[in-house]
Amino acid sequence: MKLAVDPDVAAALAARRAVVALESTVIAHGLPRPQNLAAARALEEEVRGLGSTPATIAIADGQAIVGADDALLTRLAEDLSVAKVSLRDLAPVLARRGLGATTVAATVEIAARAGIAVMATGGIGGVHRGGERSFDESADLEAIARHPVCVVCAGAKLVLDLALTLERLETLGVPVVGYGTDELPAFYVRSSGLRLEHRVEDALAAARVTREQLARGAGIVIAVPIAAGDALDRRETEAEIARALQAAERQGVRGAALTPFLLGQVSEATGGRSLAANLSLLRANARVAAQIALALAI
Ligand code: PSU
Ligand code: MN
Repeated sequence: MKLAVDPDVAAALAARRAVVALESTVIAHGLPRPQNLAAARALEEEVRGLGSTPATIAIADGQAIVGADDALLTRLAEDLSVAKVSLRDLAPVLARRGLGATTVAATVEIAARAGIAVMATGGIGGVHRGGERSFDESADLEAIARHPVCVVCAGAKLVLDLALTLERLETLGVPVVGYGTDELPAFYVRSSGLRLEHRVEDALAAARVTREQLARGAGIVIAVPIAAGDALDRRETEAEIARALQAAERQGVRGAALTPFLLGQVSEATGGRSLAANLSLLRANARVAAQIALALAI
């Protein structure tokens, strides 16, 4: 795999300064136009504002791009044919020189290859409801276990089976560390009701755990709850998700298309409040990731 590392990112890495990888599936498939391009730029600004260097990761021209420029961010946000690239898609999309947005799984693999220790995202993928029958488990989980990257997220989406997701992460040896919380956050919703074994209060403490875990050659999840003022109500959101799951079943939506479909349905049903929540947590996660990257660089 050929890496095309942006000069600013390369300079920061060479000088051992803080760098934060950002995933691109959320831009291409997770957020609606035109807010997606604004969000992609805003996340980079959050990271820069704290004195860290952002590196949005994607696939283009047969290369893994580490640090997309504004022209590529624009294509990722506006081109309707951007592929969603998880681990199984990396080689095919590279070989056909296609344009691809990377999921958390593909992003951590590429970040690790580039020597980037921290990435920010909205929510990680996980085990889908009914996963014990469908085997639909995101490649994000194994990828985080396999690559020494700290993934800062707002937990995982309520559309998933969060208890099964935590079980898998335990088996895979991935610590899920609550950032100022004892509970797994559930993306738009602050609490899932699922207790976490490990907790830190700030970026410095998160960096200490991260350093130990990365030295094991494996990744870690730092789970940051959405700001209370932007969070959605859990019961209301659960009801919308139940409806979205039924619609997916009726329309036969499965596989890689399922996550974007469910998120789109919930967004429509909540009249844009879920979009505002999504943007809020993405920005907050970018800030925490930048702070952890800075603490690691000391
Ligand atoms: N969370 C969001 N929007 C997204 C995703 C997560 O709010 O678009 C994406 C992330 O890129 C994550 C991917 O890695 O969904 C997981 O997809 P799958 O379950 O197909 O592995
Ligand atoms: Mn899947």
